[in-house]
Amino acid sequence: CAQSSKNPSPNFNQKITEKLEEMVKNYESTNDKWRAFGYQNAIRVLSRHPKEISSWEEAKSLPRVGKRLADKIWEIAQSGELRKLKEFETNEAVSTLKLFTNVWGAGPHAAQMWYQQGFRTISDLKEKASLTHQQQVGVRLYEDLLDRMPREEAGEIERVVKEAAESLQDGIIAQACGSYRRGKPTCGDVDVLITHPDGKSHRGIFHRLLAKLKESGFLTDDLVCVSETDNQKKYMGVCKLPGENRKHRRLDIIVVPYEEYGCALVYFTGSAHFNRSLRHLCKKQNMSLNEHALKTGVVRKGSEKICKGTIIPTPTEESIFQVLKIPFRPPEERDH
Ligand code: DCP
Ligand code: MG
Ligand code: MN
Repeated sequence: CAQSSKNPSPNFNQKITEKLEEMVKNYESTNDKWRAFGYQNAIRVLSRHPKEISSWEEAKSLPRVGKRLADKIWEIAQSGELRKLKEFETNEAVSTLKLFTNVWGAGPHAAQMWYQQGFRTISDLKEKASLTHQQQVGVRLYEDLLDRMPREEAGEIERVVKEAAESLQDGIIAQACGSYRRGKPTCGDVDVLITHPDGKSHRGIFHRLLAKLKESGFLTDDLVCVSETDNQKKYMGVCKLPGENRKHRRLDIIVVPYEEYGCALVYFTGSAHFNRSLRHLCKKQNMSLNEHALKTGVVRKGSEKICKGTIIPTPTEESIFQVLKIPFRPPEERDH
C-alpha cells in the first residue's frame, strides 16, 4: 500500500501469482469480469502476504478468497501447475480470444465477433475482418506492439521527443514517466510528460511537436489524439527510432499546465496500482486526487461527490505526499 515507508516486501508467492495473472488475462478476453476481478483480488493479497502459502487453510483465510480459489492457489503451491490454465491454453476459443484481445484497440466484444465470423489468426483479421483505424495499426504491428522494450531504448525515445520539444520552445520540460521513471528494466511504452515553468508556453507546443516528429519519420502511426481542454492534451501513437533492426514502439505524450505538474507527474509515473492506493488514502481523509489536482474538503455520499472540495496547490511530488501525511516514496518504490 501507499502508506508504508519501507521498500515494499518481496512477493513470497510469485510462483502462484504468475499463474493467476494468466488466468486474469484469459477471463478478461472472454469478458468474464467477475472471475477476472476475483483473481485480481487474490493476486493482490497473495503478493502482500508475509510468507509462502503452506496450507489450503492458509489460502482460504485470505480476505475474499473462497473455497474454489483456495483450491486453485493450493494446487499451484503443491504442483507448480494449474490444470484449469492448461485447459484454457488448449481451448481454441479461449486462446483465439486472447490472441484477438491483444490487438491494440480490440476488446472482448470485437474479439468475440471475429471469432464468431470464423477468424482464427491475425492473418485472417488482416485479410478479411472489418477493422477500425486503431485495429488496423494493431494488426499490422501485432508482434512489435506486444513486445516490451529494454529501458535503454525507452531512454533513446525520451531523448528524441525531448530534443524536438526543446528545439521548439526554450525551457520546456519533457520527461519520461511510467515504468521508465519507476526504473523498470523493460517498458511497455514510453510516457512523456510535457510542461513549461512559465505557465503558458506549453499551450502552443502539442501540434507543433507532433508535426515535427512526423516530419522526421519518427512518429509512424496515430492511435488517439485528444484535446481535453485548451490546457490538457494527450496523444497515443507509435514511433520508430532511426536505423536498422528497430521495432515500432508505443509512445504516449501528455502536455499539462505547470500548475498541474505535481499531480500529473505522480499520476503518469504510477503504477496504476499505486495510484489506486493513493486515491483510497485520499477518500479516507475527505480528499481527492487525479492527474489534475489534489482537493480537500471533499464530501462523498456513496460514490457521489456532494461537495467537490477545494484545490490545494501541489507544485512538487513531495508536497502531495506531505498533504496526504505519508512519507515520500521515490518512483522506484511505487509498484504497489
Ligand atoms: N495509469 C493509471 N491508471 C490506468 C492507466 C494508467 O493510473 N488505468 C497511470 C499509471 C501508469 C501511467 O499512467 O503508470 C502510465 O500508464 P502505462 O499504461 O503506460 O503503464 P506503465 O508505464 O506503468 O507500464 P508499461 O511499462 O506497461 O507501459
Ligand atoms: Mg508506460
Ligand atoms: Mn502509456
